[in-house]
Amino acid sequence: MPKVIIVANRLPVKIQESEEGLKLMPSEGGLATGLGSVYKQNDNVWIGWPGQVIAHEQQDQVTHQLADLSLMPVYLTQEDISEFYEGFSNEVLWPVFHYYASTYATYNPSNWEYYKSVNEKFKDVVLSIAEPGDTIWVHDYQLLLLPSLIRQARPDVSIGFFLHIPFPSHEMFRLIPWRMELLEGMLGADLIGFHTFDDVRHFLSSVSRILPYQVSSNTITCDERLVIVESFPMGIDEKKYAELTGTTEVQNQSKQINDIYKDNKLILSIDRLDYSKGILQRLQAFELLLDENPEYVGKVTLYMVVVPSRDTVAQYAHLRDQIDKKVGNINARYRSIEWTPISYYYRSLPIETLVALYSTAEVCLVTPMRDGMNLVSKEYVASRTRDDGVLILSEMAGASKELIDSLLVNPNNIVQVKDAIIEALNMPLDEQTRRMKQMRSVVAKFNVTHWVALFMERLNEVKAMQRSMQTRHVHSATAQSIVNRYHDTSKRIIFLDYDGTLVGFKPNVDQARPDAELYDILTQLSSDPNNHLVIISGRKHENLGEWFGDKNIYLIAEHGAWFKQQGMEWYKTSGLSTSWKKDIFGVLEKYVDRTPGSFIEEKTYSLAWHYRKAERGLGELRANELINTLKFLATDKGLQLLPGDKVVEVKNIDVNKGKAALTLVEQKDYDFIMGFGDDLTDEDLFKSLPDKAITIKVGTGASAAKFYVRNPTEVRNLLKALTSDVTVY
Ligand code: GDG
Repeated sequence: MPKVIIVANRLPVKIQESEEGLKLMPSEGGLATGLGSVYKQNDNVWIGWPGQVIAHEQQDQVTHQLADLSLMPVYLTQEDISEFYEGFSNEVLWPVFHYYASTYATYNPSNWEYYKSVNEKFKDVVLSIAEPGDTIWVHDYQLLLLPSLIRQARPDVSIGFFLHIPFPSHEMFRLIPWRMELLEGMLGADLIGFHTFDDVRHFLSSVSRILPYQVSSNTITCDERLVIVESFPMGIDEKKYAELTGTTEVQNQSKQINDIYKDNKLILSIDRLDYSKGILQRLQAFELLLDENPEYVGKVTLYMVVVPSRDTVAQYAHLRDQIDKKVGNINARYRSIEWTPISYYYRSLPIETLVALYSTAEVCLVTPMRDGMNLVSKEYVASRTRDDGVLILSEMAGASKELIDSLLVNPNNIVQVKDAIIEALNMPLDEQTRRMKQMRSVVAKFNVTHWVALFMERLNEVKAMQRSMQTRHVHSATAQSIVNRYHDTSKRIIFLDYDGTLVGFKPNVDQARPDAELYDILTQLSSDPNNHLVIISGRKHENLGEWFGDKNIYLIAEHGAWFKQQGMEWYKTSGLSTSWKKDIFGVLEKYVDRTPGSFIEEKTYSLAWHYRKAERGLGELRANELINTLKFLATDKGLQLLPGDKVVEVKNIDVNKGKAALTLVEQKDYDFIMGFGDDLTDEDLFKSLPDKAITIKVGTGASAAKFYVRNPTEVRNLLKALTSDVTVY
């Protein structure tokens, strides 16, 4: 039975020394909780480093114990940890991806060698159990090379990759000496997920600038394989936090906190020790508040928890010293006998204490300089079961895209942060409630279970799409058999789409006029009395008429709304239904709500969703989503989807290239039927032509066509080969 393999740098486990040897305790972080539903089932497994160096003689025992928890270890040496993890992961990838390249990144070639070799170690463990048909989900920046290492050895498995930290702009990413290898490594996956659309955009931009792959919308064509890139904002197990607030343990702790800080409002700040979290800048903003607004002295307390992390790395140890100094300084300046401005803790707290703080603090101050998502902000919201409290959130956290009812701030603007604190402290309860309710519903809906389900479902869809792409490239042997069939037949009909098929896409209409070579090819083909040549296009009939009206070619314009037989006038299809419009309008309106700048255009037989004024990139991504959403509805209602230039059009099926082509095919007993096209409008043609037809898509990608060619030049070569004695293909 196919299985799912989760691979992350760390296993969700804590190891403790005990008298009987090493004791393993499951550690349920957000990721482990979310993925619990996956790795604990059937033969599924989670592969990762157990969190400490395990002596050789203890490894068998640990492996055995881990197997009981559906976990599988990758053992690392001390050198691996200092070079791969501390060196490359945390001194190259972490700073560059968080826009701290110039301050903190060091590009040490030896670290890179270890990064490669540790990724190989992970690969070896994965390959020891991976079988055809398995799904492998790789996590985070420590394992960027792993997807392609697995792909090379097992081309048939399904691989997903998710990055938990931001993906930087190309200007940052390109600083890394090994940028090509890193991108190639990630592209071994079938589906690549990020927290936000900005990360998706940055990744696609880096791929298109650094690697020679075609990037269109959210799809990258790597040789013959399609890789899909999308955003999947990670959620939390919100019920756990809400339920914990009701436990006696948490309520007792909340009461204690309330008793201690009874005359004070609490501003809560919780982070791992990291320069990306903006801890020093937050302290500056708090200091500014006390400096400029003495009315708050003695009235507010900043409750600051910094969780020890990576403090063996020099930069982190230095940051810790700076925080100590700054806190000491502020406390020394403002402390009184009965009041201390900052209650500072440098330690990890039990989750009950964390939730007691979340549910008690009037304000939560989350101001990272960069953060992939930031789960603390979501946990605060989930713990506010009374729907009060105010979240101040950095625009630079991925969570800011979802928690839009927080007070959003630029963490570099300490004046703005200080003002937001004042606003939060004085916010009327009804406004707090209005905002918190909204945020709680977002956190509840997009929780970690939803995140896992969405990613896995999409990965399955991507794989199914790749499998359904049974089309084959027309190489010379196939071309020759098509030519042979052409010569063996005498009643032929050939359908040719125009833009993207006979000519490449051009920035403006005039440049897409037919050239001399094209006229030559079409004349050759149409001069054979055994051939019926048809141009079938979405272009206006005036356009086709001007270019081909006097040729011996049958013309079908506007996707099948207009027809012109050789030597005759144009005529139009009439009397079509429009009753489907109401339902589709509702779907399109949702996309208008989610895509600022987009709008709906209503036509007699169609509805069009335009996104030319939407943010670049976002429009394309939403267009793909819209097409996927409408796919089933449209089939149900007998409609046709037409993606165009910055527009997605939904038309009555009666206006359809397939239907238009069939009216011709059925008129005669053709023994050679061939159709060429490049986009979704041509899929109807491919689907409606009889089984014996030779259907050819221009470009890779999912298609109902039997074959594909790469570009219009290959189309022209094949057409030339049909009428030529010499092999020109
Ligand atoms: C990376 C990305 C992304 C904190 N202190 C204590 C404690 N915590 C828990 C929190 C929260 C987690 O640690 C921190 O998660 P964040 O998301 O805030 O930050 P990173 O650790 O940097 O995580 C980040 C995340 O991956 C997921 O994709 O959101 O952007 O940087 O869950 O509750 N837990 C306990 N005691 C503490 O003292 N028990």
